[in-house]
Amino acid sequence: KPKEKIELQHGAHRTGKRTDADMQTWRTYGLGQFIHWGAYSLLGGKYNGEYYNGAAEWIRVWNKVPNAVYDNLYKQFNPQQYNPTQWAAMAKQMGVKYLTFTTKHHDGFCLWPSKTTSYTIAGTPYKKDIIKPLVEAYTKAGIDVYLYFSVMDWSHPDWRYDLKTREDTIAFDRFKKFTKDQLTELLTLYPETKGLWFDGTWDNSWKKSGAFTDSLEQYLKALRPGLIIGSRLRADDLGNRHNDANGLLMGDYEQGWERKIPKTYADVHGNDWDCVMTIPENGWGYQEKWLGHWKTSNELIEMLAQCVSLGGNLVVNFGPKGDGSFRPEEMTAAKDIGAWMKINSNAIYNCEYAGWEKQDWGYYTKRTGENKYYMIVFNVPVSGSLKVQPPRNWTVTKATLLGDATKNISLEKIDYGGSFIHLPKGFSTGKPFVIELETQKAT
Ligand code: FHN
Repeated sequence: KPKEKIELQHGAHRTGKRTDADMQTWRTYGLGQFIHWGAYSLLGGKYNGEYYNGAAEWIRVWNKVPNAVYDNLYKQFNPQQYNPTQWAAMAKQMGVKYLTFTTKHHDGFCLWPSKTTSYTIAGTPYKKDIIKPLVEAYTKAGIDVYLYFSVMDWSHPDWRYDLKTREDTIAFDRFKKFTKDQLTELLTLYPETKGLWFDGTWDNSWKKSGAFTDSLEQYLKALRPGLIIGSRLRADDLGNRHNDANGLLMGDYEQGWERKIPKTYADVHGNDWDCVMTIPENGWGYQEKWLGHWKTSNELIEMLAQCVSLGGNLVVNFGPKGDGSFRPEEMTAAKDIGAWMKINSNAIYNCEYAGWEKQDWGYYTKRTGENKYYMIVFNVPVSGSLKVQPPRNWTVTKATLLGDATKNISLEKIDYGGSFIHLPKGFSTGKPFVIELETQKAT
């Protein structure tokens, strides 16, 4: 943040959070699903019998797949197992409230029948639009849909990483029009879309296009009032991304939390935010062999608790296979998270940062607009007693275990307005559990 305010024409146009109903809904989600699907899903991170130790959706740029081979791969895209109704049912069972789906990743392949290029689903043996039935199925299941769109497009002749010559600028101007046309198509074809999730916006060509990114955002929002767009789209006059030169967020929420979660509330600078997370270490598209550690369901649930406790949402990524089926590990994670959410989702949906002193047993969340607090417990001390230390003048009046209100947990008041919650002897669920606290503020 500079000492003196820098005059910008294309900086942030808002200070503080959006307060409208669409954004308020976004805040209630808690849990989201990301899906990366495209031509790369056919390779699964393997080419010529060799696995690549990196993100499977980047296989085209690792040189070993010749561009001519990769760019014709889509002619084999024929996902006979693709069943959007089943996908939506799995997401609903998992407890997901919003989906972000890759309409076009960096390779440029469009999963909708775009009229702007021939590199689309219409040119595959499958032929049919992927996006429309997906948007419909998820919307029908009560899950909001956000469309992922990569600006960077490896297959487009006018894409530039930088603008060094006049020719670059002319080509990139054509590319900007192409981008705008594609986005217009998406919002026109799928009017249910709640927001756009931009990616591939880190190169100099885009950073030098601050005015265009600004006008594009305004255009898209006029086309679809209420549309939600995170901080990855914009650049300011000076090429700053996410935050403008005055340190203000450009976009409706902070979109930099990729595979990492803030540690404290101070880290989120008062912004809305979500965290997008892979189940394996890295890699978003289908990878036949998951390399390295992959997260257990309990680890993912802990990340969810941590995100919501710091006022954000967690978005868990899935990478379906080229045939449209999900790998068993992802199905298990979805099932486990869903089983947990069935009992404990009161601590996740419509919850926010509680502002209470963090304790070692886990994470607090607070129900928005109510005096209900939740303890999401991951570590039970050997004493079997969980300490709660509300701020001055607050007291806990009742503690209930979610899913088993009859369980005899007792509340003991201690000094400085604190309490101990004593769990029954030998208490163990083998899973994280939630205690709901009713509280009162002394008047
Ligand atoms: O390069 C991409 C990557 O493949 C993936 O799509 C992620 C998702 O957040 N975004 C980019 C890296 O930031």
